[in-house]
Amino acid sequence: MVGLIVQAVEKHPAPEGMAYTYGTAGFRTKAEVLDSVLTRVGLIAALRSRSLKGKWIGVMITASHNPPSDNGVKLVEPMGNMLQEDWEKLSTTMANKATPDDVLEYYREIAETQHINLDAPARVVVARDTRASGARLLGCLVDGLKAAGAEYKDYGFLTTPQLHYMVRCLNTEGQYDSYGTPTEKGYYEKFGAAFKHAMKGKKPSGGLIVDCANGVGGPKLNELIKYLPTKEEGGLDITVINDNVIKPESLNVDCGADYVKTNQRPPPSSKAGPNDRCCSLDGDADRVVYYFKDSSNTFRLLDGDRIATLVASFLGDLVRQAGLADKITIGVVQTAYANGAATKYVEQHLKLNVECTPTGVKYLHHAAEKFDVGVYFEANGHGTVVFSDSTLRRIQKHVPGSLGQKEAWDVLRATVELINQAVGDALSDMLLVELVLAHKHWTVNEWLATYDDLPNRLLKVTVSDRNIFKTTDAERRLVSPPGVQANIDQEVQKVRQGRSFARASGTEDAVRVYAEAATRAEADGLANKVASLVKHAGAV
Ligand code: G16
Repeated sequence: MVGLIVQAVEKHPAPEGMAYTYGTAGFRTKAEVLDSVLTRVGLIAALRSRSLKGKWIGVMITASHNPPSDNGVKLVEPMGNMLQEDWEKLSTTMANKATPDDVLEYYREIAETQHINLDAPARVVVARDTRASGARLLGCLVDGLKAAGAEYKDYGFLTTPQLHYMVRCLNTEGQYDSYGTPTEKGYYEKFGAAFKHAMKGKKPSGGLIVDCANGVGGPKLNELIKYLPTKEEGGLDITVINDNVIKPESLNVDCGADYVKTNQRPPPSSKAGPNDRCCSLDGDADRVVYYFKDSSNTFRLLDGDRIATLVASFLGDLVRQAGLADKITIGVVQTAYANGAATKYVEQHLKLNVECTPTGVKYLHHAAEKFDVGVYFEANGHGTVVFSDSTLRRIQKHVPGSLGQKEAWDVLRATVELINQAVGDALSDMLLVELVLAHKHWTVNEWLATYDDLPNRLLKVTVSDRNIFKTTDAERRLVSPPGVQANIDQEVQKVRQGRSFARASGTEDAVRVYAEAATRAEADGLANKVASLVKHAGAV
């Protein structure tokens, strides 16, 4: 093994002058400087699996919403969760080890400090999105896995949530908590059947146009459709657009969830008419946002906040109607990007608890696990619902007291099956939204009418070193550079219902600025002011 590790690291030397960090969603940067990182991640994945006595660990090669020239890699824990935080730190240190000797020494150090038996089995599943650099990076990863003596399964192209699903299925196979069959067919069958069951003959109103960001979600959605009730059977009428994976350079370009959310407009390629229901996935299909043009041709966004409120209200209704209201509490988890109006709606109208966490699925997921039913969504469309084990048992054991309660209980159980609890999944979330709209007999207009969003603006500011921007209070306040937060506060005071914050992105080399206010002009003005404060502070 020693010789093999040295050989693998020699084959993929680290470029000079690079500093890698396991960020919001793993390592993510220009694909051309990632070879050495992938090989080292192979070693880390093998160690992580060995530390868990040979449980399957996932490795996904993707840069999700980033441009086609970027790529990235993230590790997945046995139940499909994001990598544990102390292993993120180990991964960062390993990625920055330059020479074969340094890598080998650190490999042994991890084994020693984490009490890992290096003869224990190591099992790793890998998949990738459709980026052109994916095949080369897979080769670098496999060199690391082989050198560490790991057994690995390569699933080829998958969406990120499909990889999370495979990991959870493999680790629960044949057990009481078996999650499903660890194949692509198993994934489609599970979610297709749950959707059909939960719909209970309800008819969706109108069709759905799905923009797949020219990413892996396109072919996977086309496959999933084969497992859903057909249009003739009263199923969904789905039109797939931007599913060109033959041209990887078109990935996320003028399309996809991030484009729509950031620019607050549909992809230019969309031919949707007024009131047509549309949604956009991102490059690896782990987020989704809905939108439409209203009768006066105004663009209307139904983002992650809207999905959270829609789903939380639906689950609340089901729990009540099934006779479980006094036994199950629902909570909502958001980030600072949540629109102030959405937070108010959840607290005052739905009367549910809201928690705010820093950006990053791992933080939201963790916070959501504290509730019986935790609905978590980032405004950018990343999210899912998690049910605690005791809640799942309570739901299963429930004895409905009437026919009405039984009907709601049936739908609740099928809805639990439809939700990918391992991680936010654009395809499963999309089916969930369609399910709720069909049950409520709502069009996008009724959904939009639940509350009025405060006008908001999201900007990206390029600075010389984004790492000097440090935050506190779930990223809502800057503690560094000194003085900037006080200036932001002053600008916020000048507008009605103003709120703004700045934070360094964990996936792109930029600082993100968010602002909201009572009117579009005030929100835009505030965002521009704060962006120039950031630009100025970042130029130092
Ligand atoms: C990733 C993370 C998300 C985060 C997004 C943007 O999403 O998984 O939790 O919201 O990056 O993060 P940041 O603002 O730090 O760049 P994705 O879809 O790109 O994997």
